[in-house]
Amino acid sequence: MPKSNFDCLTETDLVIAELIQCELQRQQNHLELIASENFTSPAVLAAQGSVLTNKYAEGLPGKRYYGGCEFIDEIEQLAIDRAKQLFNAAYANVQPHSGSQANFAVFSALLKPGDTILSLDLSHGGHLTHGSPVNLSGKLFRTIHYGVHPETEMLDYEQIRELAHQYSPQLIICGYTAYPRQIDFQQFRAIADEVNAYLLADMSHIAGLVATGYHPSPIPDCDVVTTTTHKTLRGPRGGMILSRDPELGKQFDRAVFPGTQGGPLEHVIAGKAVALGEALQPAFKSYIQQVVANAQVLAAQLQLQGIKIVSGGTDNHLLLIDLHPLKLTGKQADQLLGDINITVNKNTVPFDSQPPWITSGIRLGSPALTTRGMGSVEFAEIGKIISARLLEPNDAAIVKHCRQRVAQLCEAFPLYPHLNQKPLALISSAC
Ligand code: DSN
Repeated sequence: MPKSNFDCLTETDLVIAELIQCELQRQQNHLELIASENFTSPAVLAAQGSVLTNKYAEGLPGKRYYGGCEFIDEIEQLAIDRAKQLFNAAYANVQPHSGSQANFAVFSALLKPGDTILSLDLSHGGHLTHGSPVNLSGKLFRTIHYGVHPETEMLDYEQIRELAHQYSPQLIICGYTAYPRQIDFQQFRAIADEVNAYLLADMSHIAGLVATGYHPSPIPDCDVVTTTTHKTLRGPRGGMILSRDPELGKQFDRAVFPGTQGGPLEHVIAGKAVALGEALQPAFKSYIQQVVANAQVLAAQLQLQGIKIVSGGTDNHLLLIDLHPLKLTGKQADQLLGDINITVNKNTVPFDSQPPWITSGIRLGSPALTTRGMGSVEFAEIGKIISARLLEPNDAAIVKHCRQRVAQLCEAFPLYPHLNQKPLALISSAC
């Protein structure tokens, strides 16, 4: 009987096989609320765990530096075509290994060292690669940050406009990692035009919403759009660059290879092609509709229980709890919820009083549990569980009850049931 790849792994390296099984069980037995995570489909997993990992293919489809790329070319071209179709873009490069790599390729195409970037402050929801001083982007380029408004906790376009006029950036970045509200790309375009700056949207978080019309598209208004493929888009871990402008696209192609990357990861690109094909199906639109509805239900339920939500709610797939009123840090809340098998990440909130490794907030997102099939009823229940745990952190009876409720939800919405294998020899001791 033919062996599965996993059977082969078990025979060759039992330790790694067991740890993968442990991780599968962790994913199955916890409520995953990290806003940037999702559960990709078995089809994507199959493409990624394939023989494509063996192939070098520097270059682009039809223009490679290595022989034997005839099938790789078809796969990568399909990924490009599907990306262009899904986002109505004139240009796509599917080779960036990650969102950070996509951003760096764009920077290297459009900027020279010492140029000025205008982007959202990391602690207000921006990203490390948008010019943070601890990231190479902040060392190579002068970065000016805009923030959210202290009262509304939403983008303040007048402040952005003023900063743009004051500092004349070469590049303005919109698109964030922890911003729960809709982004007005047209306003950004107007500001960028006033100061003759390029406009980059990093839509990594909201790509799935953009693909399905649940967030306005940045493609028509921005010179270039970067994204990851594994968040709301639900594909394999990776990045992409998109643009309305194929001429500018040629610069991005050169910036990816040979500018900042070597051989593309064709097994991941195959996974991207599969995920993009899935995202073109009507079912994906229903999924994203539910993602947005679930985030809103969760925010409303938490507010009902007296918990403060940054900006008072959400328009997308994520929300931020401001823990200041509860006198908890993000680090503590992360641990309290981890203790009842709910996985979140600590996150700064605007005007945070704590450093980034402590924080005063946690970020919650609905994409992963919506993939498991959970809907409004379950997200209301999750809101009650989280509130109970955070409002009474020292109550042992609540801990026990919360764990039971989490276990019931996980059991009712199985994850990757086809991957369940017989427990391995050491599994109980390893997990
Ligand atoms: N680490 C990602 C996130 O969690 O949003 C951003 O790169």
